[in-house]
Amino acid sequence: MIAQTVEDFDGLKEIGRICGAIRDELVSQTKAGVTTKELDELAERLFEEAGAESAPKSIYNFPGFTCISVNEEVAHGIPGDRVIQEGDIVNIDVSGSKNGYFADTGRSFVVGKGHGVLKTLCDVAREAFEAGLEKAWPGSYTSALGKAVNDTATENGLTVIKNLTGHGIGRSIHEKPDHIFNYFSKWDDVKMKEGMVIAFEPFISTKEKEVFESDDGWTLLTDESFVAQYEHTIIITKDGPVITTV
Ligand code: M3C
Ligand code: CO
Ligand code: CO
Repeated sequence: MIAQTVEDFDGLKEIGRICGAIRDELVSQTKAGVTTKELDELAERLFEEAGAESAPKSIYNFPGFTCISVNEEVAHGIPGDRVIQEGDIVNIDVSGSKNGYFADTGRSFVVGKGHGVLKTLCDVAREAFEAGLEKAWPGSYTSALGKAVNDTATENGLTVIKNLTGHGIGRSIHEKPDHIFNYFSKWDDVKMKEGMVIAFEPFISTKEKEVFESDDGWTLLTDESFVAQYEHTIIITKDGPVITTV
């Protein structure tokens, strides 16, 4: 969507803060021994208390309130009996709506002490996000964000996932522009406008360049690598990018 009114900005910021707070609470409750279902039940309660709805559930009838993905699961992980272990790389992705406005945010982190290659991978996903954010101004192209992501990955000896992308958002979860790639692509390249709302979500990998779908019809998997994502919802303004999912 293109945010134009004070009501648009306030509505986007309200659901952004709600999703950001749910993300932070789930991340802080992610400890060895907890199941992904327990974390999702916490999200269900928090959505309800905030008077908000889970977007995966309301829009796609996803079997969970949040997407929680562990190790070989990259995204769209279904909350269930899986028990989190020390050293797991976990992705928590929270998206929701309130009063017709949407937000989407996620992050990957390592459970427990967090050092070594998986911790670096998570740090680089965040760095890639920050490098792209610098290009998130009216008049820039979405391909500039992709280039920043790919450059950051390459500089760190890592790869990007080519078949997962960021996207427009606002009045629904996935809107135009349909793709914000993790690399420079002139295909479906869009010049960003004042008020444009995007979910920017670099996916960085230790090795692979593509994910594939599991037999459950939802979970996106990796084979021989690990992947980290870092996502926020952003409004493009004349004064620079505004992150709603703080
Ligand atoms: N929030 C998710 C979509 C959840 S709907 C099942 C997203 O948009 O960030 C992702 N898109 C692709 C992978 S994760
Ligand atoms: Co998301
Ligand atoms: Co998204």
